[in-house]
Amino acid sequence: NNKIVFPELFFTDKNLVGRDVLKISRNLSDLKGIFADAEAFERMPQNQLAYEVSSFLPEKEGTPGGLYFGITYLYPGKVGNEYMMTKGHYHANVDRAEFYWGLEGEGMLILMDGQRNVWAEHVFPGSLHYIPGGVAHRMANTGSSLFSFAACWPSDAGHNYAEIAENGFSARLMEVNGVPHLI
Ligand code: S6P
Ligand code: ZN
Repeated sequence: NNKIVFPELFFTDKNLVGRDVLKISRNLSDLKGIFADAEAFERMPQNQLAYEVSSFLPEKEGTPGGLYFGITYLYPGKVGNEYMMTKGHYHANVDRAEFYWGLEGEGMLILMDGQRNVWAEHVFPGSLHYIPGGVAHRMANTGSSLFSFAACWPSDAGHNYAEIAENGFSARLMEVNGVPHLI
């Protein structure tokens, strides 16, 4: 497949030479409960690949002042009329910020602040997105091809998935008359 390649790890710091890129993948079964149409979800093959994340984590998790880098490959598709999306999270250290930028394909970055206000930004190759501290973030693939984006976040950010798993986002990105709408 022709998806965008992870950057070559090129360091003069000997402590970093030879470190591996961590790869994780999420199937539909890992996304149970996040889509509005539970029946449509159950009809889909649960082992279908939803997204993959390749990360370079040069510091120990929790190190203050360090940075992490990752690329997410989010496959196209819909569950009912809702676009395929990442689980989404706040950071465990809630005030930690993050950059996202678009690499290939297109999608929407769905954001929610601590008062549960939701908004979205169009992500496309070359677009840059700043996610301030305290803002939950989730990506949706609104196209018909692979959507890849890069991220850079602090090594002491951590992930709080529980809050989103329990309460979700207060708006969803649905296809209405062929175009994405936040509902
Ligand atoms: C990490 C960063 C991304 C996501 C990835 C998958 O802070 O935001 O690397 O981990 O896009 O999304 P999620 O919500 O399943 O972690
Ligand atoms: Zn994050």
